[in-house]
Amino acid sequence: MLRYLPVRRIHARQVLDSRGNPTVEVEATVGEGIVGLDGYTAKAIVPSGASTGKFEAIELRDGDKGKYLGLGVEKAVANVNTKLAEAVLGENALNQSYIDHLLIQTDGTENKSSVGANASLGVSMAVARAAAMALRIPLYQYLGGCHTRKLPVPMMNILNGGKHADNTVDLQEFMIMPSGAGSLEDGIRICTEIYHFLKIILKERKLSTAVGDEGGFAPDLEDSRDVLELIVQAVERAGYEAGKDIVIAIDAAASELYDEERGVYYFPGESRMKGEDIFRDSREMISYYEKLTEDYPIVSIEDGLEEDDWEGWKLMTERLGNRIQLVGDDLFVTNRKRLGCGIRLKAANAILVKVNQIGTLSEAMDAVEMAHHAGYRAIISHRSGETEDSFIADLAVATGAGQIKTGAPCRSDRNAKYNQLLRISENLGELAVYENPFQGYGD
Ligand code: 2PG
Ligand code: MG
Repeated sequence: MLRYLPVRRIHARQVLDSRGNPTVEVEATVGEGIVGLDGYTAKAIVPSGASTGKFEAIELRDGDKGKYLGLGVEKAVANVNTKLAEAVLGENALNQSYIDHLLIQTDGTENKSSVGANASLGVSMAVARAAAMALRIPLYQYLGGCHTRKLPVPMMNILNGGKHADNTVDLQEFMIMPSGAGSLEDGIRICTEIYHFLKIILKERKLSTAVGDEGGFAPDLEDSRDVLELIVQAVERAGYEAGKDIVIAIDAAASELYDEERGVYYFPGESRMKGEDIFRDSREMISYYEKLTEDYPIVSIEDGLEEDDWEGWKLMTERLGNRIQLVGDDLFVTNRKRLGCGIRLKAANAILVKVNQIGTLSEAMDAVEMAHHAGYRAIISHRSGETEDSFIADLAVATGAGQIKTGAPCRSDRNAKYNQLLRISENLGELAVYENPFQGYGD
């Protein structure tokens, strides 16, 4: 039996992400002749956020304004090629926890500010993928084990706002979820059809069909109700029923709306469209969501309040948590300490998991495990800055999270994930499990 698979080579380079910003790609070679294996080389590319939480692990950027407007990652690349490579060379690639432990130890800080979370994550993912290759098993199975067969329900962000677009929509993401579909294939098809009908409706109304960072449309609309009306219409035009075949999820990304000085949330787009300043305090935000969830089939709200407002989160969870999923993204930043705090306080009931928020695969998987033990849900997520790397599709299946957030069915950086899920689904065949995470909603 293969027990020892040494890491033989680690090499990083700077490549570009979907926004045209530099990011880290790592190549890992593993394997040795003695077990009949030649070297196996796999690569992984690190994603990058725009609405980043302030408690996220540090993404190391060069800051040299003369190159890529300061966004180069040559320092992170150098850290991989020197310190991190040194730490893991010769170590056992089959022991992912230990590899990640070495990466964490080499960095030595709480938030990966020494080598950069973009450096450590690239190594962590590339080693895992190379190990799976060497074992000749799919990545999802390597990460999840022999019983892995649960496919995630997609959250497709078909209308972009906030920091991901230059329109007047203040809440960052409006997503549709094919909760009533019988299979992943049908789910992806249904959402894609709705996406196309949304485009037809926007054209009819002479609204912009340009897309935001995650591939969703980004027209100027008056407020969230306007967006939700449009989405419900698109669902119906495509021949489906909102609330039955399709449910809606929102990512408010409220930390981005928060005005720290005044202690309120400011809605710049809505203010512009209505010609008056629109502010909402924490309690008003909760009532605002309460009303929206009464009027529309919304099942999930992410970052409804900002990342420091634990009291507000507690209250929001008391008020809405038994009816809908409340997801902590900037609140938890895939960090077990912050998640533990949320669990103790009964703040939120789900965690968004983004591998680069924490900087190693093991820590991200630990966060999922912790959430599940506490009865919280976990959603595996992309970043707004993505690449052709579809790692998170495999991770979503491996963790059995049951939900994945990876943008609109548009642009190859997003579709890379959906396409990989389709491959995994085909690979699992009739053993695949595809379940509605919101069973009974609206009954
Ligand atoms: C989010 C993400 C992904 P970003 O807020 O959930 O959709 O955006 O990567 O910009 O943080
Ligand atoms: Mg978010």
